[in-house]
Amino acid sequence: MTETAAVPASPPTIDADPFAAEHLENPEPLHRQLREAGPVVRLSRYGVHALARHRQVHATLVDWQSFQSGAGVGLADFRHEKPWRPPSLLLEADPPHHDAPRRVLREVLAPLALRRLSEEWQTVAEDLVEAVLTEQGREFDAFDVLAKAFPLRVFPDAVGLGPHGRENLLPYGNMAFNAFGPRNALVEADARRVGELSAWVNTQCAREALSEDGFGARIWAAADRGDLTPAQAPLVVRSLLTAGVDTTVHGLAAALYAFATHPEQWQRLRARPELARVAFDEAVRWQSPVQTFFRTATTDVDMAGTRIPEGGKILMFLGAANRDPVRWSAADRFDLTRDPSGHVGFGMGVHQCVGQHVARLEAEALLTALAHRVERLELAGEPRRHLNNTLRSWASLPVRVRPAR
Ligand code: OVM
Repeated sequence: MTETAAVPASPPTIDADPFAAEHLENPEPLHRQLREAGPVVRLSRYGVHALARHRQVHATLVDWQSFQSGAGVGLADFRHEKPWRPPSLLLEADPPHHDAPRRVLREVLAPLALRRLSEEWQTVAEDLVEAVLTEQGREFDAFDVLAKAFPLRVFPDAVGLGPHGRENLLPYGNMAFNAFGPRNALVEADARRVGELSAWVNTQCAREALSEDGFGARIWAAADRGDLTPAQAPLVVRSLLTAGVDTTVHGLAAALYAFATHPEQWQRLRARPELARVAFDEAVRWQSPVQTFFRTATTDVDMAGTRIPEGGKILMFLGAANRDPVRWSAADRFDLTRDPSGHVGFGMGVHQCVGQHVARLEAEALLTALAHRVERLELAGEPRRHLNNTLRSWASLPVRVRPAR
């Protein structure tokens, strides 16, 4: 008998378009199909390989040597296509270029650096919840008045943005997250605002546009110390403005949706508000606000019996991995008693979300304030999704509450 190494065979092929409205609206059926089809599948529509199981998504995220980000983490291959904006120094870069920007931003957004914000954000959250209950009564759109309102109240100030044009932040992020997908109708719809929104964002990244005590100023201080070049600093600020708003808005919406549809979990949080952080991570696992990212193979890579060719794009379904029944028991259940650590909703490895402590602090402030003031939380109508090529996002989340006495 001769032992033969597994010969790479062609993987199962699926012709569904994961960026079609039907799948963006309700991704779980396609995710199940992809996970069950095999560890690696071929998406004929886009000529890419795709991963939907936790094991392969995780393995790909942590292997930056074989799976680069520098060719873009969307469908577009930056080696052959001109990116829609200068590439991000964090997201769309690999070591060693990635190292200095990453180190600077990690320090600016480290838990210790956020401590001074914690009390203030708690107060803002308490005031916001109080104002919503007073002004809106018992029924309101929790997406508008909480999930959108809270990050927009605290994050731009923390960065040090000026007062004007903040309404551009969400549309800019929406555009950036659409741009990771194919050039479909969602990207077309953004096209007429690219110039205007990019110009506004780029202007805000200048040292002069930023207050002296925010994240932005700290990034510029790193340039003064020589930890970044003066040309890098504005692009690092741009990463905050691109990745820091829509993600937390839709992540908070995911958490509110989870609680509005799981009353027993709301009672659990009410009884133990210190669960707010783990609840947010569980909501990130359960909904995966960032659904997908791509990598590009730096060399021929054999994965679970499939050869991924050098230069090939690989689509990682973070949302599918986060509900892989092999990794998670009762994966579809939103459950505060589980340990959600190991989810890939913030990614994994050298690119794992550098802003995750900021997101958790925002979530902790808002959920804790709500847990103290709201006895019952339920849906008051059909939630509506907003479609985006990458973000699992929301248009409205009508809720009914009963305030605590
Ligand atoms: C960036 C960035 C980082 C993470 C996500 C993202 C648009 C962007 O560095 O600009 O999504």
